[in-house]
Amino acid sequence: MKILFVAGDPKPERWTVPIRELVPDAEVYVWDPEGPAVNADYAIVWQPPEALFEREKNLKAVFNLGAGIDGLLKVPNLPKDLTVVRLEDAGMSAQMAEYVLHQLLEASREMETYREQQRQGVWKIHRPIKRSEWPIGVMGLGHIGKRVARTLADLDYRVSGWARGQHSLENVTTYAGPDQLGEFLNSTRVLVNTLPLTDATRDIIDYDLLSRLQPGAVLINVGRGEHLVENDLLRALDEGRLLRASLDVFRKEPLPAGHPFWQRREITITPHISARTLRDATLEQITGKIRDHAQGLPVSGIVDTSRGY
Ligand code: OXD
Repeated sequence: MKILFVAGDPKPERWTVPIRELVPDAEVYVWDPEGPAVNADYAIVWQPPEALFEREKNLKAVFNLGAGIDGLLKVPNLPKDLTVVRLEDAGMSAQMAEYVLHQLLEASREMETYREQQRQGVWKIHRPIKRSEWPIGVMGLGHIGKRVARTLADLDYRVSGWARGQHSLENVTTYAGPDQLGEFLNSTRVLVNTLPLTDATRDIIDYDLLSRLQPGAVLINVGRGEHLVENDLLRALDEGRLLRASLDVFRKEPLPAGHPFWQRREITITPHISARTLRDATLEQITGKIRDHAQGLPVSGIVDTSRGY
């Protein structure tokens, strides 16, 4: 069996050495933009070039090195009938839940105020948090969204969730589809975006949506930068409709120098680190699936490419 690694990592051996250990009978190749076809059976990819599908005509499946497959679906010559498998969790949902909790606490527990007090040597206690004042709404109820919602609900926050289809989650009020989006937004103060990026969700976080959140709203975006209309976010902040935003993903990454977001006190910027791909867990999962697929066994995480996730 031949496995081709196509992920633009400057040190691909960090991946290929363990792949060889995990699948000893495989020949493992690193993508060479100038090289010949290797006739790979499987490709492990992150935002691969078009040339991959021009050259490699024997692929039985591609395995995406992340949960979001928008970067792969963007490749115009991705064969329609090729099996695409995305990463399922592999340590990401716990990281995401941690990140969202941290950003939530920054707002709900007034952490910046206490940091400022420390700088000034001030000992002053503010009133305790009332959880009822911080209702949370999680957009997207995939693996990650569910973990985030469950984590916050376990801490007794009021949590609701919204997704395209119906979901049921203990202690989380769920809403489905465009018809129930308004009700979901009205019940939300802290909006957490974990949606996949599809044509239906691109630009979904616009001025209109932000205006429908409860007063003093907070946005935590761990989905994709293209979900957010950037100027609409600035307008909502300027008008005081939004208190703060924590952004881990951007339309253009790295976020360009001089971008207005850098200067805004109310925006917390992190460089797409809310959930890192953990190499060991990722490779264990992907190589396990490659072995199963090669033996004709079913694998989970196959993407419906027409739906986009
Ligand atoms: C992912 C990501 O989709 O890291 O997994 O953005």
